Amino acid sequence: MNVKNNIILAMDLMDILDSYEVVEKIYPYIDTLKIGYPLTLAEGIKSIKFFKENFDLKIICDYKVADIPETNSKIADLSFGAGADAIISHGFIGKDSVEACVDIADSYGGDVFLLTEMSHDGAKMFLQQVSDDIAKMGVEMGIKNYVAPSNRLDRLSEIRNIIGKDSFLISPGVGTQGGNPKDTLKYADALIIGRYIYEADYPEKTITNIIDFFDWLVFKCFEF
Ligand code: NUP
Repeated sequence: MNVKNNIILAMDLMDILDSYEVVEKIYPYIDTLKIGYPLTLAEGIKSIKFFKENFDLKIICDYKVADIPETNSKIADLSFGAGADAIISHGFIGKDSVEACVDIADSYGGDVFLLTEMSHDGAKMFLQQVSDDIAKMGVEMGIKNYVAPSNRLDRLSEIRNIIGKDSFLISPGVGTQGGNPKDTLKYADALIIGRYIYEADYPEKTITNIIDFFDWLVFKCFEF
């Protein structure tokens, strides 16, 4: 997946028109939107179609799918059927349940992102201990797209090592959760940013500041 300006907007506002307003402001700078349970449960799965019809955006459904294979197939089918381009599946559920998402994604020409480790503190209790194994399982299954946290760079870097440089890694936790765009992009292909942008007084200014900073970095790299 190509992500414009390496930024995926996580839209967790729970009102479709509020969401529309933010997306409209920053639409020149993004081409990929992630929606999850907050917006979908508040406004319905038609939210996917709403954004597809009003903007030319790729939609990643962050439903952290984590059920038995038969139920995962239904969730994936509903998501892709509604217009999703990709779905995020938990990895701890094991190969058969992830495979169910992959099979449905393949039938639609869509993608599955495998969630390896999460960015919140509680992830250290259980998930962190198995996240390397989850990433290894993904590699064995031939999965090309992964999610890992930006606010734990040692873990992000380790997961990048496991999945290899050709896999596509997206990373949440930037901004409000403490992750830093510049450091994150040493290991990840794209940043997932939510509140830092959609709660900003001037979302377009916030996103252009981040992008200008990337340009400055590229400029500096050429300079030295
Ligand atoms: O480990 C994860 N951490 C995380 O924050 C996996 C996720 N999918 N997310 C999601 O990324 C979270 O549900 C939210 O949609 C987004 C981060 O939002 P924010 O902290 O930038 O507002």
